[in-house]
Amino acid sequence: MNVLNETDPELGSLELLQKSRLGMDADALLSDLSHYYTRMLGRRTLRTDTPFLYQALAHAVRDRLMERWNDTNIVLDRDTPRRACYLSMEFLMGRLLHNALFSLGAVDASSEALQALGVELAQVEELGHDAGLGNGGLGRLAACFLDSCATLGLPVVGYGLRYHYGMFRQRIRQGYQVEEPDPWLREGFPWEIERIELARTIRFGGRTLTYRDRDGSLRHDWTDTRDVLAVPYDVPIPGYRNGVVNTLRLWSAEATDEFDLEEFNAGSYTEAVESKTAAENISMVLYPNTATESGHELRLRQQYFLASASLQDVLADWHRREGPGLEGFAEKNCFQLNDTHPAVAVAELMRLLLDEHGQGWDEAWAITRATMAYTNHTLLPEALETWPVSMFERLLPRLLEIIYEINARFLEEVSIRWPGDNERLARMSLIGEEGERRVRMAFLAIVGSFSVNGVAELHSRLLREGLFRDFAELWPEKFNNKTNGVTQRRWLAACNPDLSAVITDAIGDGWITDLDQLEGLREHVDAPKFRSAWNAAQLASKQRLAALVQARTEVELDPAMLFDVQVKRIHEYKRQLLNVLHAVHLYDRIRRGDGDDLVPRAIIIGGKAAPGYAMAKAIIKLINNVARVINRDPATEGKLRMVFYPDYNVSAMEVICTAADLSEQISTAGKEASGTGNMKFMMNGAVTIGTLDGANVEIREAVGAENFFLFGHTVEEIAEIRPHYDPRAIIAGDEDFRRVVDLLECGHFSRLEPGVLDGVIESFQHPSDPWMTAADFRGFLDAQRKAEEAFRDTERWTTMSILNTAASGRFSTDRTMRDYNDDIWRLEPVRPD
Ligand code: 26Q
Repeated sequence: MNVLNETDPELGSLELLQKSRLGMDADALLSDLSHYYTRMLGRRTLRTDTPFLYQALAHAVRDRLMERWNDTNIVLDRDTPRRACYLSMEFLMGRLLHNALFSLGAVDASSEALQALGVELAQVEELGHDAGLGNGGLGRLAACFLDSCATLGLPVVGYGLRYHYGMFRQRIRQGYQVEEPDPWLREGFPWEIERIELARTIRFGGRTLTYRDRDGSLRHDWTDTRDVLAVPYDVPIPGYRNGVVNTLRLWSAEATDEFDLEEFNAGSYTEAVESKTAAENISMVLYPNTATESGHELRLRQQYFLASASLQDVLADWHRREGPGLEGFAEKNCFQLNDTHPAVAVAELMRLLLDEHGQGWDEAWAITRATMAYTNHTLLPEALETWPVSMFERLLPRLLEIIYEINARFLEEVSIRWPGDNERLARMSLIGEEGERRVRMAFLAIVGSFSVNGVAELHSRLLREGLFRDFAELWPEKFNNKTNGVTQRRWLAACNPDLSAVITDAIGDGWITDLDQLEGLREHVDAPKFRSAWNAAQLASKQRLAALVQARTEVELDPAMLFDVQVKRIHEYKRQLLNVLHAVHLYDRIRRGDGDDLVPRAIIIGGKAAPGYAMAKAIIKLINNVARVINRDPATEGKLRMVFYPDYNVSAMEVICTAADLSEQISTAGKEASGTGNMKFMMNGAVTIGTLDGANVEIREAVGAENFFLFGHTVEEIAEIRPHYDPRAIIAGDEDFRRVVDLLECGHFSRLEPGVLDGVIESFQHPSDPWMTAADFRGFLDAQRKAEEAFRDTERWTTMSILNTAASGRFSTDRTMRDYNDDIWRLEPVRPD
């Protein structure tokens, strides 16, 4: 099945091959860099308009990572500790060069090396592409997890897909979003190594045969399949200055030789080529996160491809070390499912254990349930993944059989606990019977795992009380919370060197690996020198963002303005629309001569809409139109600016999160599972204006109500109002709101494009508006007024800003990973020799 022989004729230890460590000083780096530049890349002249300097430096740095990577793997091989696999369809890594240098402690040395060539490190870093293998929060969370695990020395392997095209690039043309492909691999990706010797075969289609073997046991064969090869590419994940380098293994789809040959022999060369293309399509493109894009067969193929390749990889590795048996496998392995996207792994592990490792059902089920753990990231019922039974049957017939069997045994258990409760059986079945029969992936994940977690306290409570209530009643002990975090290495230390220096001057640099130490800033909150250094760092960040905004949008921002920022995926529940209504209100106040006491403000909005999500795209158009009118009106000069930041991504956030004064976290209560941008802003000293949603609740608790601008209805209030929600009455009863709606409806923001904004303008006025934007309009305006008052009082704002950073320690993924490890993974940290 494998490309190379499974018997693994290892020749012995690597020690023979190892030389002493490569130097970390500027000279050593410069000499390796020029080696790669001239001898590997074959370039003679120095330039910064080509990617070669970046590639040469990346290779020099990679060599240093490789030494530590090998050392880590030698220890893992020798000690075979328990390990966890993080299965995720998304890893939104962003740029890797700076992170590698930072982890190795080689930022200064490489700056110096490049300066000898007359080049700035930042210039070279700009040449690297974002690895955009994710949509947003869920994908970036996976990347932060990997960073924290490596830094904590936890043996965690990331398993994902090596998409040829990552998240699309967003261009704005006439106010509309235009998507362009992201060929991030085109100039080569120097951080991966192909491991062709570990390729696995993945099967699709065909049919199943059932027979009795010689012992009379029932056996299953899955035959006549169309096979695809899964080839792994490994990416090093360095820990922070600890010698650990973990692995992110990304699978790429290739046609198998057998497959091609079969068609070729049948005499159809072109069909052989077509089927090669079909095979390689599997890892071609990242799917956007939208209901309208779901249900595509290719997406299910991707999910199974990831699950099967990763599980086969773990099992093969197990057998390589431990021989043919599986005793002890569950004690040494754990699979964390990042949402339901890889949940087919539950059924696939069963298949592998039953059909390929000769286990009985009970043994196999015990292993599966002892190794799988599931994280949920959404409360939106429409986002819960289901797949048509018919599609499963066509694509993965053997897996459907197994799912049916899991379901039969599970429903038996339910009916013993609640005899005669047929409604409950229908509610809990892994197969939904409303309309077309569908496999409910979240239920498969819950039934097949020993742990189910949400990503913030509120979210986990709502899962237990709502979406997964029946399951929480059956298995209360399975359900737990793991509040999200972000890695402070990328999201404070590396991206905000000015503020980091101010912090480190005050409390030392221990916070880089122990973020709770930021509490120590409280002691300095009244020290004038510290405060002015804090403000100087914030101002520098705002200048940097202003320059970037000017370069990207030609809008000029005054760094003295209140930077009011909302960046995240565009979605109705996140309510960018509410932000726009406030912008229009401020504009209206200026126009009616009531703007003289306004604090000058720059409203910055950024984010991508899923290509098939028409309303989200209309919101982008609205933002751009409103921004254009505001910025062109002489009356707003020095008072109000509004920009839509195009192509918002990880690298953009590294600048943006350092420069925000006000962080907009304004989702409808009960809709945002956690949010993680909120944490990045807080860590960098922004103050939040937000609803009681997701992790905002915990952010407010941590920083204190007086340092957070709260508004909006709670989850319970929203539920109460909904049945008699009447947005038109709310608008009619609120003079400010009425004026805003009048301005929108009279076509003021769509002068030459009549009607283009009608859909969005109507959406929030409809009684069935699920996001209840109008209900929170007045509360939002009031909270914005309070924020403005606080900002006007510079001293007060400085205190709030410092206290936000000081209270952000809990929102480090180091804490999140400790929580996962204490309650779910139970891994021992490794220390390379
Ligand atoms: C589903 C079906 C078909 C195609 C794509 C998808 C799909 C892909 C990605 C559905 C959802 C996603 C991503 C979801 C996501 O990013 N959720 C966010 O996760 C964060 C980390 O836990 C939370 O902080 C956010 O609140 C949550 O919205």
